[in-house]
Amino acid sequence: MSRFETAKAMYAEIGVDVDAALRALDTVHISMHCWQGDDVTGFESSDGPTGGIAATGNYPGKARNFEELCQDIRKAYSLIPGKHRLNLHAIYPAPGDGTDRDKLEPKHFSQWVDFAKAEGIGLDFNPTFFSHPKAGDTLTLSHPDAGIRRFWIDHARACRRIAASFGKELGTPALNNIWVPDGYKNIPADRLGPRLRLKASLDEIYSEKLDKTHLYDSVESKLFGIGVEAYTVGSHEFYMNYAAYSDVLYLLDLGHFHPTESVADKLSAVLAFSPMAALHVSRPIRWDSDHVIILDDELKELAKEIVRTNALDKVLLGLDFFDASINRVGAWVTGMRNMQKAFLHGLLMPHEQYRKLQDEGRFGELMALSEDLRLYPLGDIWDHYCETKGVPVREKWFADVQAYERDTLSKRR
Ligand code: RNT
Ligand code: ZN
Repeated sequence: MSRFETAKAMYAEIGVDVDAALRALDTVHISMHCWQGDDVTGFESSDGPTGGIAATGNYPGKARNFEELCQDIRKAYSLIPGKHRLNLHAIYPAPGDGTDRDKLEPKHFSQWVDFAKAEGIGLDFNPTFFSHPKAGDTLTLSHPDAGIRRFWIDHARACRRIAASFGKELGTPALNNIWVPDGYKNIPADRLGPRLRLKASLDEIYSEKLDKTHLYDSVESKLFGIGVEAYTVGSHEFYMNYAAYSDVLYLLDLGHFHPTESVADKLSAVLAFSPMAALHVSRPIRWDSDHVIILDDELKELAKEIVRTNALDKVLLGLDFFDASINRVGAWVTGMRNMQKAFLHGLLMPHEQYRKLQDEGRFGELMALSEDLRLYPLGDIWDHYCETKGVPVREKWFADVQAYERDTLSKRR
């Protein structure tokens, strides 16, 4: 018997259907974020991001334009099993013609649509409320100046139309996610005013009714950013309430809470009230550091939670990390494959049996069984999945990344 067959028999003994798990894994289309490819630089200028976020490191070979970014994304996709979505930001227009963000149109992203069609994938989108002179004081949709608010409202409206055009062209709804960096470094004199302005701006943005079959909308909360430590306008409570009051989805980023809080635990609280939720999967170390996601307990718990709440088709899942200190293609592949491994881990569990043990109060048994499950041969199932998808098994994909670095990335200077 092959390692896969042996492992499959072990899982069958505890009532887990491996084939069904692999079929379910096939339905997981993760939105890979374009911004890991160039440290959130974009095509407007060559400076790094502002707005309280930061990519640290200076690993050589980052993508400098649309062609290079596509080349790197294609390389990453070739090493990840299955088909996955691509998440764009408004600072990546292609073709770009210098149009300012409030006037962007679908035509400014037509090359991405062609790319997505060629790859057979869907696109998601994000207005960019940072790295711009009008966001210089870390205030956008909540700015006290109505003219600045107007610019950013128009930007968000333009982006919703662009995202809807992606959804229509590609036949799969695009998520348009709003995250604004707005906040204050020092204790504010007025906390309510900025929040009311943000609310009014959002109301205006979402007042335009666009076809829901092409577009999902979400709002992303945050705890704090660098330079805006004392107060964040779009906090957790603000956006959770906004999502409840409107029909916009709530997006939780794993790096946007206190370090001991668990997004895995929050998800069911959102799904109890909303048909869908959105996630930015990231890995904060001590702060919202946006490290590449690893297969740690946090990630496993999150994927497990999505599986056992039957929410694989209710959670719009995007990754959000940017590590500039390592090969960027390798960062994507590591993160994407880890997200998939976490789902496989969550799918290879006898959830019904565990639920019953909980309901019957048999907690010692639940602990014993689930602790021993930790050492089950997940890797043998994962290797088999990679083989059937025609991508390198285990760490063998990294040799491809090294060859790509030698032949392509190292020539970028
Ligand atoms: C920032 C947010 C936001 C960004 C991206 C680039 O803290 O997580 O989602 O990371 O939009
Ligand atoms: Zn995020």
